[in-house]
Amino acid sequence: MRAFIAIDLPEEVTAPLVRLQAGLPAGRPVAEENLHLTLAFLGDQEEVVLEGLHYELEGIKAPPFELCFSGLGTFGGNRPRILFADVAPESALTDLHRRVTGALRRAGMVPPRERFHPHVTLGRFGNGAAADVAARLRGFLAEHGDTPLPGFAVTGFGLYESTRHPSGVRYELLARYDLV
Ligand code: 2AM
Repeated sequence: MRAFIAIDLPEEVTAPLVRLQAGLPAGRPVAEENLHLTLAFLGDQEEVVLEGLHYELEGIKAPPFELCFSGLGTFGGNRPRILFADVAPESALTDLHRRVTGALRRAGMVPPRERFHPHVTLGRFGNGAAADVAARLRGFLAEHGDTPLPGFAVTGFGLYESTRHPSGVRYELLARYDLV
């Protein structure tokens, strides 16, 4: 199954993110219930491997912490295709990410190689009209780049399964791990 590890967001955060999405140029906004901060994308994994990972994730001991947004950003260079809300890389967050990476290794998995850039994806845009989308995104960022978004408390994280449906992608929580 296709799986990932993420921090879910409280309604106080998703509501203003959805208001921001309403101003997006044409594209595919991420559905409110799917907004999350990815800690690690795992790709397709055997159930038995995920069971081993679950055991390791249960063993993570870390305290709850606060996060805040630091603006908006895009992935995709001059032809941006992904708009995200940037999350400040607090040390408690990078520490949790490091612990999750350790759990992945102990479960025999290869952690993602890319540098961890904490963010919440807000929308995706097609390749076809990249230049147009880029211009419109730049306008959107100029207008909303410093939009204040509320900070939020992180009290846990989850292991999720991602499935594709005709209506779009759906994320199902497989297990939640509390920070205490
Ligand atoms: P992102 O939106 O936070 O960047 C669940 O599929 C999540 O895993 C996605 O929302 C995306 O996180 C991340 N993801 C999906 N496919 C990926 C891929 N091929 N490489 C890296 N991350 C991916």
